[in-house]
Amino acid sequence: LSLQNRLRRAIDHGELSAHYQPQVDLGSGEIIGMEALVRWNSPDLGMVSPADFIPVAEESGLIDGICEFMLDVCATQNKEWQKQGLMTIPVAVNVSGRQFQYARRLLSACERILSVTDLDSHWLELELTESSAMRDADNAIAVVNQLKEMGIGCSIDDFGTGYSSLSVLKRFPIQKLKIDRSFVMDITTDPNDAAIVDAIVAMAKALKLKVVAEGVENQEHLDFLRTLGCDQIQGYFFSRPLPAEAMGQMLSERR
Ligand code: G
Ligand code: G
Ligand code: MN
Ligand code: NA
Repeated sequence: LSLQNRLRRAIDHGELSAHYQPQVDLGSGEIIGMEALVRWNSPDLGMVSPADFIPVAEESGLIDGICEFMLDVCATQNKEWQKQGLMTIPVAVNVSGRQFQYARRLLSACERILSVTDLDSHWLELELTESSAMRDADNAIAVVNQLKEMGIGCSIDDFGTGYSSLSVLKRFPIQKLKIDRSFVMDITTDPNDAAIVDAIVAMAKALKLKVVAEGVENQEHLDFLRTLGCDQIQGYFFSRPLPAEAMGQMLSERR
């Protein structure tokens, strides 16, 4: 069986789930958001990394179903946490460039899921990679605007790995830049990485965007990012991506 056929079956057989990785504000120390990451536990292959199956899903068109599954699960879960009286924070779902290219389906899925779950739209966010955003920027800007009208905010993910024109970036009505973890990894030892992160933080501030550093793995990373004026962090140092139950537990402890 090909990976594609296995994946097709996985969606129908409930082998996919969402894990949640918290994002922390460096000023307050509070959890201010979470990123949802798809997980596939295959009965014959075991855990399959999204790095391996997302490209297959994009090529085959299965990505639309996976995204709709994630939106559905995340919105339902967030609403459920709210009903339990837990701290309420937005959940961000990753979307791929292809979904922005043919955005009607994405927009109607968002609308349907918000309506079905009765989740207020500002608790749902989307992450679009820098390279996808810049590939057809005019279209992506139009889609981000439509999402914004629905109350759904967008972040630019993996920032620094694509080729942003600053004049184009400033036209995106986004709230947040997420600095790719490849720059954070060696930030304390590689002066070039430190300079790049410094420049991204300064640029984000100039554009009045929040900036999140990804892949923060230790106290040294955190301290260094703080001195550069970075707003928020995400990474193993604070928490790995967690299954829903563990994320709910973390939210309940912070209520
Ligand atoms: O969680 P992990 O490090 O294994 O994710 C690997 C890659 O897969 C990351 O680039 C991440 O953005 C991507 N990814 C994880 N979950 C999703 C998802 O639900 N949709 C899309 N399009 N990409 C995802
Ligand atoms: O491309 P995107 O930023 O959406 O992917 C996030 C990916 O990074 C996920 O696969 C997630 O599991 C992974 N990740 C999250 N925190 C860390 C970290 O601190 N270190 C490393 N190496 N990977 C991380
Ligand atoms: Mn992401
Ligand atoms: Na990223």
